[in-house]
Amino acid sequence: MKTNPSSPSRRTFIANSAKAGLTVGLLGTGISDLFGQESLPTFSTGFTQQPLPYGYAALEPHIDARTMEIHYTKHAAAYASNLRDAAKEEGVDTAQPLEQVLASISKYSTKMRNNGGGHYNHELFWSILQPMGGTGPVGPLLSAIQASFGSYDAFVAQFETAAKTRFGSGWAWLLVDASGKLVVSSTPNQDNPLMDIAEVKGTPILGLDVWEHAYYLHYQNRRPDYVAAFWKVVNWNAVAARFAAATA
Ligand code: MN3
Repeated sequence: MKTNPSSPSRRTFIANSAKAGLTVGLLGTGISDLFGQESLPTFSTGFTQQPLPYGYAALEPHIDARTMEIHYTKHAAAYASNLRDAAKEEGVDTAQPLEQVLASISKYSTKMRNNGGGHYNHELFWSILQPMGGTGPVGPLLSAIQASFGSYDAFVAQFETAAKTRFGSGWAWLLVDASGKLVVSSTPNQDNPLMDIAEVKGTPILGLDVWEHAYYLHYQNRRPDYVAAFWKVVNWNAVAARFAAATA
């Protein structure tokens, strides 16, 4: 489905993102600079929860409205709120990109690690989902997936295994490592590949929340069904924009 450029939700999202000092490329269109050239979008996360770029019911039936509402307004909102508390307690400048704090998270408290990761991970998660997604990657991102994993199907299998076998709560990731290669990993709790304590480090471009709060109301214990449904709502344009920014 093409996103309507004049839809209120998109306008509001972009306006709010601009207010927060973010440059987002959710549509993968890039931002024209003063000279009329296309420059790559950059991704920078602040310390405040951004508006959800679609309604709670938008991802039905794959992710149900009640789960989305509780997930966004309770779980994710709490991470953002607790992150700001931690920043205050630890004298952290909230004008800096959150990514900078995550890169040296070993120097901060467990509260900062859990809530800084929790806030970052959810902001990324909302941004790579969309109704009627799942058309699959194209262009340079597809080529890179094929180069790194052999095929798109092989990537999907590896990612699903990471998501399904993460014991307890955590995330599955597709990330760009330091050499520019695409890699699949998973992290426990609210850790992520940006953190200096991560086993596999890099820039995440796609993430899947496999905490039970992300799926239990609709799927109960059937995490594999939730993981399979995820592909139906992936915003591959958003993933491609993050890939382009990470490899620029
Ligand atoms: Mn969650």
